[in-house]
Amino acid sequence: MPKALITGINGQDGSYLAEFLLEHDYEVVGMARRSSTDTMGRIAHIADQLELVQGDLLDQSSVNALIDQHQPDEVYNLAAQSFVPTSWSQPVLTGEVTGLGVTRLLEAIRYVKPDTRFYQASSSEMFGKVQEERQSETTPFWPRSPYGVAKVYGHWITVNYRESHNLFAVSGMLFNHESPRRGLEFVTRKISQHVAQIKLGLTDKLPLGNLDAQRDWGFAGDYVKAMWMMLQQKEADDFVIGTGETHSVREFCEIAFSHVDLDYEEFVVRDERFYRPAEVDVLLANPDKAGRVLGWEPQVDFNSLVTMMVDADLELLRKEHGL
Ligand code: NAP
Ligand code: F7E
Repeated sequence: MPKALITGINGQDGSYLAEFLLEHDYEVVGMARRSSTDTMGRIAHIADQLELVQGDLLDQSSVNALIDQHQPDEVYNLAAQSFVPTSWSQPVLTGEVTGLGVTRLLEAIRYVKPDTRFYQASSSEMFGKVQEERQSETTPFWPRSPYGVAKVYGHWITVNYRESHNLFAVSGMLFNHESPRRGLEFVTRKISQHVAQIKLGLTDKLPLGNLDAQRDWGFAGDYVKAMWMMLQQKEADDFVIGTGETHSVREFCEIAFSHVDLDYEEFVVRDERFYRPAEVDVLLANPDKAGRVLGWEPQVDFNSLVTMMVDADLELLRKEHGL
């Protein structure tokens, strides 16, 4: 039975990846930080099939000990301070976790179990102010936030450990991917939750920032499969993962509201607090290499993603409020 260690197992992607690996007969060890409250909601339904261990990317010895004790065949580094606005208010922490955290894990692997295969969760935020209309593995980076900068460091340190120490270390440059398990502060989930609240009469406004920002949005369940595929290749290599379509925040709103027979213009209000000091205006993936080499294709289209998220939030709120 292959053994995988997932950092950030209780995050959105960690939960989908854990499900995927369990279905593929892996022994799954999940690293999560100690918290004073329960943060395991996304993996509660599979908790009895996982080995959950405490660790923190800020703490080198905890990371070393995990690699030593569990001797994983594969490590998926999904842990990060992942919310872009927080990276402006906590830039040093973001650099420590999202950037240097990658090196801590790579160092542990290099000294303790160098044949471990390593996946780094890189991001389309590295492309930021885009240098090509469709961003591929060869598009130059121009990050626009401390988060994007930290991810560029994480990407290059992964490439560097592959080149310097011959580790099987790969960087997956994933474009935005969403789901009903997305954190509530990210724009897609914020919209789907508010649409459901408005439909059920629980609120009457949705405050948003830049409605013209465009993203290449896919479904998280599709993207975790690509992570696994990258680690099954003969040679370690880096891949862009996205849908090859871009849509605006406004379009997301239009579809989400019209799915419940409402008009977004009646409920969306502009709120200065949600604008960013430097915006990433538009992202659009060129995922040709992933299609050609990995045979990976997204299964869920934009429309289905939006309606899936709205339906899930409606169901959740109905249960919560006994409606
Ligand atoms: P997420 O839901 O925010 O999950 C992040 C995880 O990291 C959580 O489990 C969090 O634990 C953990 N974490 C934070 N700081 C930590 C620390 N110091 N030590 C250990 N764990 C820590 O993010 P996601 O959407 O699943 O994304 C997974 C990864 O892919 C992240 O690295 C993200 O930056 C990257 N990424 C995401 C997307 C996307 O569109 N979703 C696209 C490209 C790349 P707590 O619950 O304790 O906070
Ligand atoms: O913003 C605009 C905002 O926070 C998307 C992370 O997973 O994907 C994510 O980063 C866009 C931005 O995601 C609001 O200005 C408008 O242009 O959902 P988001 P993100 O910043 O793209 C990448 C790939 C990652 O790697 C990250 O970890 O939506 N927007 N109004 C808003 N955004 C938020 N959050 N809230 C608003 O009210």
